[in-house]
Amino acid sequence: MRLSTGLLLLFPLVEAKRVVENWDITYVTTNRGLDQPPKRGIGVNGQLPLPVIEAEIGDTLVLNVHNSLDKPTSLHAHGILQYETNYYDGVAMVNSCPIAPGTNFTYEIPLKQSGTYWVHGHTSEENYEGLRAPLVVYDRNDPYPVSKSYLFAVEDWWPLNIGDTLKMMQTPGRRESPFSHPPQTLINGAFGKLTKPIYFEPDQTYRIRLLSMASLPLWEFTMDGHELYIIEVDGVLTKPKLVNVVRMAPAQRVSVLVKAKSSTRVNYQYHINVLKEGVPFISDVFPAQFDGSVIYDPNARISIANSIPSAPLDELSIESLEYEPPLIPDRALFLNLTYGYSEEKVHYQSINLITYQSSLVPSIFSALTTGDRAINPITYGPQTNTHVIKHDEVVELLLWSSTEQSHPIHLHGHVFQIIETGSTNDLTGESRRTVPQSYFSPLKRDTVHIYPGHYAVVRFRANNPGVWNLHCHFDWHMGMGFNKLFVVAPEEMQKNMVIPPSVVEQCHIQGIQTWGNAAGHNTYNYRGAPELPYLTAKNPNHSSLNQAVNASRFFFPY
Ligand SMILES: *[C@@H]1O[C@H](CO)[C@@H](O)[C@H](O)[C@H]1NC(C)=O
Ligand SMILES: *[C@@H]1O[C@H](CO)[C@@H](O)[C@H](O)[C@H]1NC(C)=O
Ligand SMILES: *[C@@H]1O[C@H](CO)[C@@H](O)[C@H](O)[C@H]1NC(C)=O
Ligand SMILES: *[C@@H]1O[C@H](CO)[C@@H](O)[C@H](O)[C@H]1NC(C)=O
Ligand SMILES: [Cu+2]
Repeated sequence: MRLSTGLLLLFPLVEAKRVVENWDITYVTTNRGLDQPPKRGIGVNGQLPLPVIEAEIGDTLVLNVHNSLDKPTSLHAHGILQYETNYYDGVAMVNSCPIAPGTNFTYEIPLKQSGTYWVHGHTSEENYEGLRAPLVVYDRNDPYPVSKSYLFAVEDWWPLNIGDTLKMMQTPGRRESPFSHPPQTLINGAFGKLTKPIYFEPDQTYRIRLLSMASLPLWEFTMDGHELYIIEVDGVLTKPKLVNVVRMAPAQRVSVLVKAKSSTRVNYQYHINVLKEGVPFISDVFPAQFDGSVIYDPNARISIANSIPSAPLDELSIESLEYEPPLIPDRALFLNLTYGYSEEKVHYQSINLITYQSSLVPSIFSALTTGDRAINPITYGPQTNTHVIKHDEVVELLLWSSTEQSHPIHLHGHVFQIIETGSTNDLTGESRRTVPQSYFSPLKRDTVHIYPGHYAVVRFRANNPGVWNLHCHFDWHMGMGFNKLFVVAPEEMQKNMVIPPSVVEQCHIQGIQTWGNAAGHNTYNYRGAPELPYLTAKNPNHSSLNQAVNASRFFFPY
């Protein structure tokens, strides 16, 4: 007894540490080992893929960045709530200025959550170019202890870069689509077909972490002959939920527990299936099936399944582990997820036909420096589609996609409860499903996938003062303006938030003003802020666009 107490004192069990990553962000020209020509991507220290970051709850993630690109960059730790560190959330011109070319910047991010996350570029869709790394935060006191965990991080790699893709999408009356240059799939940074085996010992329990770093396709994970118990969704622990397939949309994460068999006589397969559902159909590359082995004994025979299950994730049947019944909303917002066309016939993405454009002053500085005007949404410019939310207000979002497009919708700084889903043209109520109201503890997550012609109702408590994005995680939808802001409790921000000098310094280097409204004025006048194009939902040139559809095997107008 005495001895162990002494040891405890000498070697405290919980020791918060600094997990330091030195990232020189560089261009890397590579084909990623795929059967396609090399292109210029963005990696770190001359390498792609990026390393997996591993840390423990209580640690501080220190990202020392040097920007070796010839353009600005920034990093976002996806799913990390950044409570009290809004200025490290990494969205350029929202939470901070981007990191200027040739300069250094350090993010110091306290890790207060365990689970599966990722760090990715959040300036000019650099995520799409490869700037993305898994982030796994362990918990020594995890309620679901396991002997070992495996991670499957899935990416897509496109032959075009984001600039060319956006140019193609936004040419007036365009006739070409990036889908004529389809992507290929990478699993843990390597060509999907090179899927590595995983090793099971009898009767052990394993945790399989699934992370989608993809820009477009949905995919599914299954394992023959084994039961999968979901225990984590987007960093939030859930009650164990038995499933035989897990479907993933871009930016989502799920962990499953798998109990190994008692016998080592048979080996099995796991499958990562990239789907054609829920996104534009590109016949040459989707669907794609990648098989890997689950090895109990290298000499044992392998069992081959006759069929592989496929199903959407039934989010309304999964409960979060920590009990929280459906929140009662204080306000509800209708967000029509739709595209539109400008008078010049340029195709934009929007929420309620407002296409996002950055302000001249990072929105966090507008919140901090405009006094009472900070509670008026116009301070952030009409082109940021800002809602100002009170501290602890419960916000309900109706995420509505009545078009043929799908959108993985991500909220920064919060997780939302999934309350209801259904089809947008449902007159009978048949498709409409909602959580049991009274005792159910709804699933909470940070990214929800809205299928074409579908909607979801989500609710969150705005308990995190700061400026937070809500955006589509298809990179080029974001690049075409699918983004909006929530400014939570600006008066609390003004009282409590202290911006590190290094954040201000980056703005000074680039001549970006750190006070005033969206246009840099100390009044309600926002003249000079980027102008909002007037959008109509009507397609101005139907016949030529239809021809483009028929010409290149994709659904217009993704
Ligand atoms: C900036 O980062 C580079 C590369 O990581 C490092 O060599 C250099 O010392 C840093 N410069 C400063 C001023 O910290
Ligand atoms: C509209 O379509 C017509 C016929 O397909 C085409 O000739 C014309 O260039 C298109 N206009 C624009 C602005 O793209
Ligand atoms: C939402 O947008 C779609 C597509 O632009 C439009 O057809 C629909 O009328 C809008 N719905 C509402 C309720 O405004
Ligand atoms: C495109 O294909 C559809 C369905 O196959 C057809 O109805 C339509 O006429 C075609 N459009 C053009 C412009 O060829
Ligand atoms: Cu989208």
